[in-house]
Amino acid sequence: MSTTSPSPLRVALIGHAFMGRVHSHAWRTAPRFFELPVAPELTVLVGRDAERSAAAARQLGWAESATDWRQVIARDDIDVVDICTPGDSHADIAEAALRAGKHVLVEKPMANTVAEAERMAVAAREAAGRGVRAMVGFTYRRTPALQLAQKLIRTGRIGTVRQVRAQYLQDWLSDSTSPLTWRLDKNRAGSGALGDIGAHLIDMTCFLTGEQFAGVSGALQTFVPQRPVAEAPGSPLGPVTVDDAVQAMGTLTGGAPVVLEASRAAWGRKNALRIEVTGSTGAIAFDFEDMNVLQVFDPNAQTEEITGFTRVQVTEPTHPYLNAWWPPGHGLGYEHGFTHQVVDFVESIHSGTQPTPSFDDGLHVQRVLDAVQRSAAEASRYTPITTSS
Ligand code: SOE
Repeated sequence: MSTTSPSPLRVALIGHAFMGRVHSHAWRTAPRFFELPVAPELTVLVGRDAERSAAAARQLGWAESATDWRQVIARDDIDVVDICTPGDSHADIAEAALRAGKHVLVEKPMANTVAEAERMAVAAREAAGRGVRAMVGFTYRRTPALQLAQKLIRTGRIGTVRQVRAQYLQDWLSDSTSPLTWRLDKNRAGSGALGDIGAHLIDMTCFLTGEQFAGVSGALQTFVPQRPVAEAPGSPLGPVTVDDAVQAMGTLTGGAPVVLEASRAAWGRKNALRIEVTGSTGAIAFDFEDMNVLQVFDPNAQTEEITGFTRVQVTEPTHPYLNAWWPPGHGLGYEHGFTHQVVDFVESIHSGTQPTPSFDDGLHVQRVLDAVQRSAAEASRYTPITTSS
């Protein structure tokens, strides 16, 4: 145990809805369970409405609240800016914060357009030269079972990657009367299921395989084009301007085909991020609805009777991050990925190394999202089946 106390790392969080809440939890929890080289301080929470921001700061444990992110970024007593706002403000906040010398963690997708993501990546590269770090919150990378999957794939346990199939299914938009939110507004969110949850599949494919996408085609659907503007009965309807679901087919730089599907209208599926990577000598499969388990297929471990995937319980102290948590076998949840993200981010800041996923990684995801959207808008990508004999 070191006797000197770690120096403070003063954090400003922008946004206090779903992501702001889970990031707050992570900033508070990380130093309580992991021995960190710095001491995160929840210095200021920023939101648009003064009263609601003050209430959120009290509830989530922030020392103070504010309404103007520009003023907060200009403060000398802030080291980190954590961006949990809708995508339309990511580029402006991230760029300003990096230029002001603040380390930046930004929620995914990194931006709403490739142009914005390019600006952000340029700002991050410049900032890196001054020792300022930038990372994108593709949190699922920090799920212990997926860290183990990456290790197995990258160390050759399944041979050469032949195929990737990935799905992210939720059902909170299955009901046509579910009201509009900013996540259904293209101007604020950039896209729908594609950017909100499909982006995770793109990042996860790159993370597991160590490759990038070489090309992609896709299709988008909006099943419910209008929804109530508010939860109240009899509420007027407003337009949905993003996709409810997406399907995409792509190829990785190494040549392996990838099939992706994301939907926020898949009845019965709550947070089913599934990914299966098939290699030349084995396969791995994962489903976030059973997040403490990794399925591994090893052809050499098969007998005449004991066949199929092995269910690996990723809950032991030898597994990534698990040593900091509960006794063996007790399992983790959704929020732990965000805590691990804080741990990795602050360790990179302290050691002066580039955290991953970097803004360049986020830019690649943005280019794939954009390519899917462009492909979906082009009728020529589609080959109709003729019915004449
Ligand atoms: C955060 O990582 C996130 O992608 C959210 O933004 C999604 O809406 C959520 O459903 C999955 O996690």
